[in-house]
Formats: sequence, C-alpha cells, structure tokens
Amino acid sequence: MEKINRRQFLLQGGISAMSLALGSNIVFGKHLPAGWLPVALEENTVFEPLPGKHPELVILNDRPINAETPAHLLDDLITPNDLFFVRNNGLAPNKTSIDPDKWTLQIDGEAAAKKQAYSLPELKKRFKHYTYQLTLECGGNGRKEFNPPAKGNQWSTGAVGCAEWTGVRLKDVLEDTGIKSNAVYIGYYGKDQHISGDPKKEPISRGVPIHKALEEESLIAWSMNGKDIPLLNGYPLRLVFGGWPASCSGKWLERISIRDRIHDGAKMKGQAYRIPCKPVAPGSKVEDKDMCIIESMPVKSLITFPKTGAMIKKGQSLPLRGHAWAGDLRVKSVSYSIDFGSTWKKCDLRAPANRLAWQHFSAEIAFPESGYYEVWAKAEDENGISQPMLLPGWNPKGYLNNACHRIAVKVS
Ligand SMILES: Nc1nc2c(c(=O)[nH]1)N[C@H]1C(S)=C(S)[C@@H](COP(=O)(O)O)O[C@H]1N2
Ligand SMILES: [Mo]
Repeated sequence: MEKINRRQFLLQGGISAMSLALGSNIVFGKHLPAGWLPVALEENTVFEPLPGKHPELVILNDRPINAETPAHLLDDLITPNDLFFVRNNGLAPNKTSIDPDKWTLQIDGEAAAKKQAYSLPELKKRFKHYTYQLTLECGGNGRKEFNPPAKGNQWSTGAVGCAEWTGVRLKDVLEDTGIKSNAVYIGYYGKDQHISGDPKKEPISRGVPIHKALEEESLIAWSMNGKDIPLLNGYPLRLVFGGWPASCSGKWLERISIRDRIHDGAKMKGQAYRIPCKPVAPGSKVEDKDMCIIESMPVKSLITFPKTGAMIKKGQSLPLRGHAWAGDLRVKSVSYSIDFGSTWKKCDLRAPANRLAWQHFSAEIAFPESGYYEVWAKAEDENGISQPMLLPGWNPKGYLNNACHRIAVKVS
C-alpha cells in the first residue's frame, strides 16, 4: 500500500520528484519512458546510507527507520556502531535539538521515594561508570520466516548486535532517588515522536520488572564502543538490558518511572511484544488476556563467516565463525551440521566477556566430496535447551524465531 502511494507520488511529481528521491539529477531523464520508475527506486536501492550507518545495512522501512545487518557483516567480535541494527517505532529526534550538556533524565513514579532529575553531566560525575558487552536482539528478529506471515518489519537474521556499552548502573540511580517497597516495574520515556507527529502520543514506552532493572549489568548508557551512541541508536542516553527483547532498552532516554504495577506505556499492552502464554496452532487468533510479555530471549546463534554462497575447492577446509547468545543464560555449546541435521559436531566456544555478552564459536569444516552443502549451526543453553532446526512456535506477531541459521556452501 505504502509502496504504491510512493510510486504514484513519484510518477505524478515527474522527473524532478524522482531526482529528489534519488538525491541526484537523472541525466538522461527526458528519455525515461512515461510511467517508468527508475530501477533504483523500484528496488529501494540506497545511495545515501542512514546517518552514521554502514551503506550495506538492509533498510526494511524508512518511516520509521528500520534497518538490519547482513549476517556476514556481524563477523566482528563486538558490533561496530555503524553496523548495529536500527529499530525505530517513531521519529528519532533531530541531532541539532540535542544538547548533551543540558540533557536531563527524570526519575519519578508511584514507587519512587521522590521525583528527581539528573543532568547527563551530573550522572557521569555522581555515579560509578561501568562497561559491559551486552547483546540486544529485537523480539521480532526472524519474523520473515513465519507462516502464516506476521505483520511488521520482515526481519531476517540481522536485528541483533553486541556492543560494549558504558554508563551508570540503573540500580545506582534508582536507589539514589529512592525505591519504595511497592515497586514492581520500571517504564521508560524517550524523546522520539509518534509517527503521526502528534506530541501527545508516545511511539513506545516499555520497561522491565524491578528485578531486571536492579541487575548489575542493567545500564543507563551514553557510550557505545567508546564513542557517542549513534543518533539512531539513542544518542545521547539510553537504557541497555542485555538478553531481553531490545524493545525494553529505551533510546533517547528522558524519563524513567518506578511503577507500582506492570508498566502500561505504549506497546506494553494488547499483543505488542507478547506471545501466547500457551502454544497455539499457526494462524490462530489469540485474545489479549492469553498473551504474555516476552522476558529473557531464547537461545540462538548466527553464522557470520563465511557469507552464504561460499565456494571452496575440494580438499580445502572451511573455517566457520559466529556468535551465540541465550537471553539471561549462558550458552553451553554450539554444534554444526553439514548433512541437514543428521549428525552434529561441536564447535569451539568461547566464554562470554561478561554476563549477557554473546559468545563466539568457531570450527574448521572438512567436506567429504564436491557438491552443494548447507552448514547449520545450533546452540544449546546452560539448561540444555537447544535451538529448533525449523521454525519454533508460531505466534500472531512473529516474535522469537530462534531457528538454526543455515548457509549455503559449494565445494568444487
Ligand atoms: N525511545 C525508543 N526506544 C526504543 C525504540 C523506539 O522506537 N524508541 N525501539 C525499541 C526497539 S523495538 C528495539 S528492537 C530497540 C532497537 O535498538 P537499536 O535501534 O539501537 O538497535 O530499541 C528499543 N528502544
Ligand atoms: Mo524491537
């Protein structure tokens, strides 16, 4: 629907509108047959990367901006800022409207002992700094595979990353304000705007139960990999809760409420970021009361080397690399298969840099003869739960697809 409107708009606007959209003059534009759209616009070819982002991020939506990282570009041990995926529910604030020295974070809520505001320089000065590698994965990562399809961004495998975040402990700040004994949840509010432009509407306002908020690794962060957080990832201040749906980690953070009930901000209720409390048949309609909030994410892994489609020579071995993560848990093992899951071999698996950081796996694969192969990777968490080889439980909004990642390899 959106695409058709955009197409019509461009066609009606003629060459000048199309040039504007391309960010460039169409040199032989007068020869472009009537009714034809430049192929770059048809295929959503991007000449101008998102600000601060790598040009090869795959843009799934440009309003609001949603962009994912191709698996082979996630090969770094720590995800670089320009390669970290972007999931916006609304419109990011303008960089020029943000003065980090004047930025304030307010703590309030029914279960806060008082209302208190901290400027960003004050946060940095008054509280101890911590740095952790924390994995953020969108609850909808992998949505693309569900059948019947689920509405929303059709994420493939790239709505995940693990960066090194620096900030103060949320716990230290909440305790400084004072947490009353009736505290149940925290809810965040950010500076981004609802897609409608209506300032009274929140694009998203989620949070976590108080026990997660008070964990050591739960951060209010201003730095990502030693640099300012990119604007699209929440500059100048955001929450980071490793291992939980990244929707909990509020960006452009301006306010946190300590709630005496489960936070009821935008996208906390109804079906958003929830799955059926009990498994349902694919395509089922599920009532809101039977939907439960997603907490710790399931075990998952991603092959980041080689890129799918790798070609090697017979007799050559193939180095395999990737990452594995398991929500609040540790990953116990990662295995790979080259025979569609009939047999599995263990990969080398490194310990996490800290709790809630992803873990790196590697293997050296030998192939018995020439031909087409798939390499599958499967991780198991410390409780002995493994990734499913095929799609896990279908759910109406298409969350938590942690099926094994597969790549194609040709040996000739
Ligand atoms: N203020 C605000 N915070 C937000 C969002 C948002 O749209 N606005 N999106 C959430 C969702 S759904 C996800 S998956 C993560 C994405 O973080 P990233 O864009 O830094 O990758 O941010 C979360 N925090
Ligand atoms: Mo998300």
